[in-house]
Amino acid sequence: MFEKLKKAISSFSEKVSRALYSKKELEKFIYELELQLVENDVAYEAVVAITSRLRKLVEDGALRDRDDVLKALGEAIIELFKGSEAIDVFAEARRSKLYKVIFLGVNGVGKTTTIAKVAKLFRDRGFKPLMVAADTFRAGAQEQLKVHGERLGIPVFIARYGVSPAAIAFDSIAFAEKRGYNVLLIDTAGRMHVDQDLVEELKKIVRVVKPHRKVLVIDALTGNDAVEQAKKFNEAVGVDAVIIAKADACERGGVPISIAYSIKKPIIYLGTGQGYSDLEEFSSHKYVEYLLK
Ligand SMILES: Nc1nc2c(ncn2[C@@H]2O[C@H](COP(=O)(O)OP(=O)(O)OP(=O)(O)O)[C@@H](O)[C@H]2O)c(=O)[nH]1
Ligand SMILES: [Mg+2]
Repeated sequence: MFEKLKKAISSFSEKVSRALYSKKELEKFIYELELQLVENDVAYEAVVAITSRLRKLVEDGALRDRDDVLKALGEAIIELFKGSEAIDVFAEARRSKLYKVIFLGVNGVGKTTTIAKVAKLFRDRGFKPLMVAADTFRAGAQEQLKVHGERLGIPVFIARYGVSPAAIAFDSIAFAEKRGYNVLLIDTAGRMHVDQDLVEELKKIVRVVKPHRKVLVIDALTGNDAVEQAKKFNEAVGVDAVIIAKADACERGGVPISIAYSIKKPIIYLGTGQGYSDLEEFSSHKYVEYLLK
């Protein structure tokens, strides 16, 4: 996971520790780091935020050894995650009678799989989750969620094809309330964030459901388009939290930084495989520690 970014950072710190007394050399390595960060999916503005901080420290003569450099780099990255409070979905769910979460994202990013993983987390913590197949756009989408539900022993709310997603989502609320479910996890069609009709439909679902949280699922392999997706969904309906799926298959590794920096929303989990338990809690401190190690 994220090997390339990790390697770029370790190579930077190696070179820097040999060049600490030459500002000119340091500048050269910071420039090389810049290129490496961009190449590994760190959005350009975020790169500039990181390296301008390093440059200032170089200017001030504040970097004396390799540890200083690594510490400064780590702090500069962590800084980019600031501006959005982490959310504790379980605490929130405990406080509400029916905790409603809607999952958004472009097609194929891993929404349906992620919902199954999240449903399992809630179930394992003693909640009674219901998954809702509000994806009537793609053939087979409802069945896919149903298969996950059967494997996990977690029920799935399904409707006839042709029923609008907003109507399905709306009906699922009454159903859940009547049957004593306390967590509602709603799957939506993988819409292209550029398709205006689908965006309108998404807005409608959100209006009808009034979810407690809107979770955006991003594919770690998307690269720079991930930022575009995050911004578009955030503008359209507002994103509360992000889950980055397929982190296990991602070598580059800068997407968490780019997303956090561009929309200032917390990343709550990383998807780390295709199994139902392959969901890892995300923390910026853990992420940076991993990258710098
Ligand atoms: N390696 C890996 N694969 C994943 C992960 N999450 C999802 N996948 C795979 O990604 C593929 C697409 O996942 P889906 O859950 O169907 O994605 P989706 O966003 O619901 O897709 P649409 O409904 O078509 O929009 C599947 O083959 C999943 O097994 C992950 O964290 N790691
Ligand atoms: Mg799906």
